[in-house]
Amino acid sequence: MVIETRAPERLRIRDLRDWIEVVDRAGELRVVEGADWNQEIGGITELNNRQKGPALLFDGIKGYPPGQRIITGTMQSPARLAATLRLGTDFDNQRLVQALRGKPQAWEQAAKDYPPLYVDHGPIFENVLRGDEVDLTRFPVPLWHEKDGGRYIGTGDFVISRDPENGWVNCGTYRMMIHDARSTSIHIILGKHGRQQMERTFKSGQPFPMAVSLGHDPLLYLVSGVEIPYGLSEYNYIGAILGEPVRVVRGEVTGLPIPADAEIVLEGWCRPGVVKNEGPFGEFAGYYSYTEAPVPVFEVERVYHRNNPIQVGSPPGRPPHDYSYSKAVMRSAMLHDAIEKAGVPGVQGCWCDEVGGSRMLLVVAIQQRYPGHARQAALVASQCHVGAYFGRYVIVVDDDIDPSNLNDVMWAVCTRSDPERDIDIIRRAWGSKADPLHLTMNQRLPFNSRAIIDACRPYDYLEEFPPVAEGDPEYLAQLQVKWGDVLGSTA
Ligand SMILES: Cc1cc2nc3c(=O)[nH]c(=O)nc-3n(C[C@H](O)[C@H](O)[C@H](O)COP(=O)(O)O)c2cc1C
Ligand SMILES: [Mn+2]
Repeated sequence: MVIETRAPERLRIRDLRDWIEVVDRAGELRVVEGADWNQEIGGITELNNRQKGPALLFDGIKGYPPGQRIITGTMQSPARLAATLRLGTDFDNQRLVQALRGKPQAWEQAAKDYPPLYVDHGPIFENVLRGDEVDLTRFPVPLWHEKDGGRYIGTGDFVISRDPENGWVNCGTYRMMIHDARSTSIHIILGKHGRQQMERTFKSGQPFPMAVSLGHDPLLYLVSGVEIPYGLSEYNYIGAILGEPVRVVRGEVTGLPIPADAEIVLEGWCRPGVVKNEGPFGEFAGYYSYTEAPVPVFEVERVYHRNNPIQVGSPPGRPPHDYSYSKAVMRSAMLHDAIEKAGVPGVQGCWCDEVGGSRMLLVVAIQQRYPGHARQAALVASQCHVGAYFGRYVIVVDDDIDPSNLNDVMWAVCTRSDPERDIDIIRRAWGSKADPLHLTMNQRLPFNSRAIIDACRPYDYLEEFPPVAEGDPEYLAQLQVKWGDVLGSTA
């Protein structure tokens, strides 16, 4: 199956450098010279993301040779996210969400036709460091937030691993802190695909091979950071988005597929029982939730990099942060498809708002069709793959509410839900140690609860429910024109 979304010619993006050119042409890039790796890059990134600024390309980083670059804020605008998805750059949020309807399902179906394409050479082999040459301190690595336990080299990364039984290649975004010149931490949460592969490999006493790209076309990182189905390689999924396979080369020591056009890749092993403390780290929910704790060590045996490599940095923190917008859009599209796939009709829109790190607040707008419809949509949303981990609140609203407008959503909650009747609790769901409340729950493993808020007009009283006190939209539009000098023009 060939997907219709082949990129228009001007969006032919093979690597991060092409991507930078495209967003620069769209006026969505700034170069920042002379920032310090020690908190400045993180702080500037935080302020920039808060004001929804452009992507920032840090060069001339203090203490490092010019040309060693880090890019942040890659997908924090509709235009940059749309460019990454090869849709174009002329997009606002509404248009982007609209354009993505049904896409995750189509990509998933087409994925089997786009396995990665092995090639012999690629720019990633411009420099190969082996043995004593391996030295992670050559690369500028930010201390992103003041209270981080170390310098995190892996934020917007792409961690490649293999299933020990069937060879399925998984690619996930998992954070990595530098321990020393040749090793980092690798922090993968229980249940995530990379962790499942790692645990099963360790169980048979084997070391776990890993390759990690630290700089790449942001599309790779966009996909590795969201919930692609278990058993399906993110490489295939990315190929389906592109309409062509991702080019990969074989890693020298693990044989793992490495993006041929990546900027920097580390390759090596984790070994059973070899752990070291990492953290804390400013997290996506907006807190330093984890305390320092032991996690597996990644021993780096090879470093591959292009000349003057560019890292993709993507620090979380109090939202909005470096990836809250892109994940909100992607998760919303995936949630919409998942609810429909489970057989729930009438879904008009979904939104996984940035305030909840795009996980803790899910809003579903439906056109109610039968009694129980709203609860059905809510329960599915709360437990499908994209919604299950670290959720908290699911709100279902009628289709006159824009799910991405928090004011409208909370108005519906205030006026259409009766707490006693319309809030249900699910207990012992898939929680997270990154939950700032985890500490207060006094439990051995991270379970959490969910509240489902049915903020739809009660289905059995639809007829009698009081009408909304606002003008007829057509009449208001006429007034807007007639009284434009008072109200201002919206044209
Ligand atoms: C910048 C960023 C950092 C992340 N850090 C971690 C992490 O340290 N550990 C983790 O398990 N998930 C982390 N995630 C979430 C996972 O990438 C996400 O759940 C993804 O679905 C994991 O891939 P998998 O489903 O193949 O396991 C992070 C996501 C992003 C975007
Ligand atoms: Mn996966």
